[in-house]
Amino acid sequence: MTVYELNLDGLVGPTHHYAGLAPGNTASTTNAYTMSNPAAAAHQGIAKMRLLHSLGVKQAVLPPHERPNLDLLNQLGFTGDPAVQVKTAKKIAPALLSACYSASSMWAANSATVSASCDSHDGRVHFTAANLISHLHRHQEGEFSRKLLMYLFNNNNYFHHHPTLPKTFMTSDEGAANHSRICQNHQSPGINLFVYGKRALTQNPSAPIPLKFPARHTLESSEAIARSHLLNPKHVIFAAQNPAAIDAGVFHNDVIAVANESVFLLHEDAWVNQNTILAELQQKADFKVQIITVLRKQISLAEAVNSYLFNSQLITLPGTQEMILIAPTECAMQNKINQVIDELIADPSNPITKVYYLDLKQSMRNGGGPACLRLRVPLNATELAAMHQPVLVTETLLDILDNWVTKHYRTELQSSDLDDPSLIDESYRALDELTQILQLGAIYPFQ
Ligand code: SUG
Repeated sequence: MTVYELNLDGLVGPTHHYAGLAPGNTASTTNAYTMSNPAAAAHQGIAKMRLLHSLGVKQAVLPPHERPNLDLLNQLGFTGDPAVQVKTAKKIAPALLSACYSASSMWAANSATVSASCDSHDGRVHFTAANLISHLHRHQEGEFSRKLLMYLFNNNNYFHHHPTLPKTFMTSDEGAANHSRICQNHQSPGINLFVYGKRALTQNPSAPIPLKFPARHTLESSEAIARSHLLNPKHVIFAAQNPAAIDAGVFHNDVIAVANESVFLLHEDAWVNQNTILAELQQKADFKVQIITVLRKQISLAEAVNSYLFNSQLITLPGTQEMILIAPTECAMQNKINQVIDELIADPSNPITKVYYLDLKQSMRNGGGPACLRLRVPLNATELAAMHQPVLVTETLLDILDNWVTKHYRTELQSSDLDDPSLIDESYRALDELTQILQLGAIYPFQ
């Protein structure tokens, strides 16, 4: 049966702003406290969905989470009337207020890890929403991501939803941004490659560790997911992120590597013992894996992080053998990166034939490129038909969403505005209307 790769994109929420909440993500720290444009951010994300839809790729939309998260403010000791909560938090702990307002659920690649039914022993699609415990503003996503995914993929015959992993340092999980499925084509069983930043239990004391920035994701979390998703251990690989890459700002593997079907595009400095891992990948795969390694003499780690080349989406054009790259415009503006992309496209030995450059600046300024904004969900035709259909993108839905954004979103927002009580109502009103557009029922706690 045909298997589609559904791209489930996080819709940018109305409170998108820059607050420097993610140390180790250089874009987040560099752009902290600058002015954001939530409306432009959401339109840019919708434009990306529109492009993929127009190319015939299956595309769906994942709604934003409820922000501000007044329950989290309560938990942090800011109680009372919502207007008082936000005013007090702004005075005493503005960073905590930013966390409660963060629109970070837009980066759907961190929302969950998903396994294809043809990779799992029980023939179902498995989901584990990521606990994202490494940051306060992200940890609040875990349970609601799980609830949303259960709503969208609500059929036990086809879908199995696991609880988020225990919310501890040992099982720190950042989701699909650290997972790649390599397969001959979407319908054939794949090799599941999990990339981790640290071992929580069995770290060799003499092994190098990042010195500047934190490693987020543990080996123990990836191992737990591979077990509970019933993946065949013979088709699973675990690789460690290169600590030097983490220190250069590679906070997730999808900042330095991208796979699609049998093609793997990555930087030479992505992992520890990279050649051994790539040899294991080729040996475990019963098909030819086409590995395209970009050398540090072509692009340095810093240039890879600044351009987000490897955070491009690599997509098979439906009905063809061709692949296209959806890259951020930042790549087009840097000669060296441009040159690498031009060479990739000109090289007939790989299936990449075209690049589309997209303006995703609003998200990029917080360290989120094209690949961060989407969760890949491999689904056969029956599974696709069994999911919640109103989130599947059509031109009409995208038009409705663009109008909805224009109606509800501000065009300017900065962290110093977050004590404005009217922003609470604006945000909830927008989300309330969205649940009608996407036929989600009263999914938000405020409803
Ligand atoms: O977790 N940025 C996100 C970016 C996530 C990108 N996702 C992938 N690589 N898949 C993060 O670092 C910044 C929020 C702020 O500073 O306001 C932030 O959370």
